[in-house]
Amino acid sequence: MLKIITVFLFSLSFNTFAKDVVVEIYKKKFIPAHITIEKGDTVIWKNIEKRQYHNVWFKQFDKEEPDYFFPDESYQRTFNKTGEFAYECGPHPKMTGIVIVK
Ligand SMILES: [Cu+2]
Repeated sequence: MLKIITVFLFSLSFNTFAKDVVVEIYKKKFIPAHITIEKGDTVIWKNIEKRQYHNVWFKQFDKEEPDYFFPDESYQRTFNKTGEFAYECGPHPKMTGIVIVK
């Protein structure tokens, strides 16, 4: 029992500073397109279009284009390294964004 509590407390403290940051996708735009987060944070892209699918393609990480996601679906990625990470939407290359991890 003590072991379980210890593991629980450890995981709680480990996650204290990591947060989720939401980027909405609407009218073929990432909103906001530029975000700054901290190491360990997770970005969740939510498609709030009426009918348009998209994806979030970090070409420096993913050789292959990720799957599309549709209205009311989302996509997420956790950033464990600092840096500036540009991305775009595969089917709509004019849709671009950047995640700055500090
Ligand atoms: Cu798109």
